[in-house]
Amino acid sequence: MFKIAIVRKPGKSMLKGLTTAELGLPDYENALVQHAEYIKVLKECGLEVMVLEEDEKHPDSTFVEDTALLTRECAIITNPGALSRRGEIIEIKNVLKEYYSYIEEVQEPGTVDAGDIMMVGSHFYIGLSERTNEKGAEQVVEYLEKYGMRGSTVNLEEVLHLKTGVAYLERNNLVACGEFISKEEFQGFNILEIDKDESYAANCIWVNDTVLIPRGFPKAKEMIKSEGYAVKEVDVSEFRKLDGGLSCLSLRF
Ligand code: CIR
Repeated sequence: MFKIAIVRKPGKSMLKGLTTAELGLPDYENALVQHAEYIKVLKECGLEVMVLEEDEKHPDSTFVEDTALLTRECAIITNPGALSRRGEIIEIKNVLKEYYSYIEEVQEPGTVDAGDIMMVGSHFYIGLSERTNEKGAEQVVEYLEKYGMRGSTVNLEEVLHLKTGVAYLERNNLVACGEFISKEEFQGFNILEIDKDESYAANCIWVNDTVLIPRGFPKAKEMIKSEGYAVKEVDVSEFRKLDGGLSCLSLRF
């Protein structure tokens, strides 16, 4: 069960955030409304939410998930793959000192975005992507092993981050779309397949037995519901314009 979530309000500079989405510029006022709704829903799921102030120097800083991997034993601060995001880790590290006695850090030439890391109990799947390289993944695996956990890598071909296309919902259930449906390493899971036309819904999150999914994906919603989960929809359309989604907007632990 998760107890705490850390989020960061988007700043106006989000309009200059990195993107490949071709969905137009985000509407800042609407992004603030959607972000406030996201916080409300996390609270409804029983989490205490720590809200960090906007950081205008870093346009993508609302996507806090990428800056750290939080495990039961330790926090691992990443070294984000995009240069414009490197500075985001400084404040996150200070914040995490309040919660973690053991903090490790990914070092150059390793790069890691934690959006590439999916937790399944004490095993962590690490996507090798444009943002996460082998050297970074090796360091993460070493740190995990130091604290009695494990990690393994998954090659990505189509999507930005591992969790853009796959989400673990506990009870051996794995939501997956595209390239992940047939990946060898995921065949032991009960795969809940997301149709191509709803692929954005694969970035959903399990929060204490409720599953948060993006608004507007009815087939995905019904499928997850039929597996016995309570499902809550959250509109994150402004963040989608920056390749972001539900998981990227918080660190949950
Ligand atoms: C970026 O390109 O870094 C941001 N615009 C989006 C990050 C999304 N994060 C995630 O999927 N974990």
